[in-house]
Amino acid sequence: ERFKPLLLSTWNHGMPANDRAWEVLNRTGNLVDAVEEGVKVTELDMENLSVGLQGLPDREGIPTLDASIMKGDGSCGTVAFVRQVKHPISLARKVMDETPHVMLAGEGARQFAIAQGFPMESEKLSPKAEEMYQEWKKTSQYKPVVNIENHDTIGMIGLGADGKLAGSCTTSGLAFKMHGRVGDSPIIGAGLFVDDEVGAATATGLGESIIRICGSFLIVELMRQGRTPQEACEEAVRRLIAKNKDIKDIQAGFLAINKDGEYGAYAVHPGFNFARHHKNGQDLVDSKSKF
Ligand code: SD4
Repeated sequence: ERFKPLLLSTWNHGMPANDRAWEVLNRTGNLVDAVEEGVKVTELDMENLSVGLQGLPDREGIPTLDASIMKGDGSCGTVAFVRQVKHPISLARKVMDETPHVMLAGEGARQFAIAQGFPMESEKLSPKAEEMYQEWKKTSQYKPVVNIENHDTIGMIGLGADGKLAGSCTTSGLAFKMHGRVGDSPIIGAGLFVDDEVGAATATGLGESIIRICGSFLIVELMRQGRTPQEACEEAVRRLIAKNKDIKDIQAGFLAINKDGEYGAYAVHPGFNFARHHKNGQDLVDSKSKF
């Protein structure tokens, strides 16, 4: 099965994000705008507890955000551990387009946002996030749990009609993480990697497990050596399982597209799904998994 153009996004919330991205792509033909605008929908979704400022906070009760955007020509921009910004993906885009750098973090990223005219938002938690934070504080135990709300970062990868690729990834990271913790999503090659010569990949799940194997870069390099997107995702999961202890508690999932419009997905555990949008419309697909 091959599709061009093609958009893939992680999890159910990928559906409205893809709808928006598809509309932007059709109207403008600009794939980078499409993947930015698409995930902005998720950044504003009040129901989502792991993307945007309404996501679950760190253990100090502060929401801190990570995001990345990349084009297949090697251009990329990312922000990590940024506060008070409603659209970290747009800030990552500014890092890509307006600075000589790839990554800005923390207070420097926030200062850059102010300089670029981004409004500073309140850090008051949403009622749902506040309730869950208060509940968590009773025991203050951090243990990743497979497929609960703290595993639904949005990663989006797309292939345009012209054969060019782009991707985006944005998250509030793991719920109740240590202050300053950065996941895979803003690390180029971990949460996202795009190369017009080969294809694109993105990741969701426990960031530490994904960083450890350079997951998205690994998948693109495996495709470069001739694996299909599906085979590449499966090999990345095999590698991730080999390099992480307590795998029963770790969920991670990968999506990949190659430049011919073939695609694949694979996860450690059942429950990972993704939204797929192409000329015949959009659907939600359950990923296969190792266990
Ligand atoms: C992280 N990968 O910060 C993110 C969290 C995630 O789906 O993907 N949730 O580790």
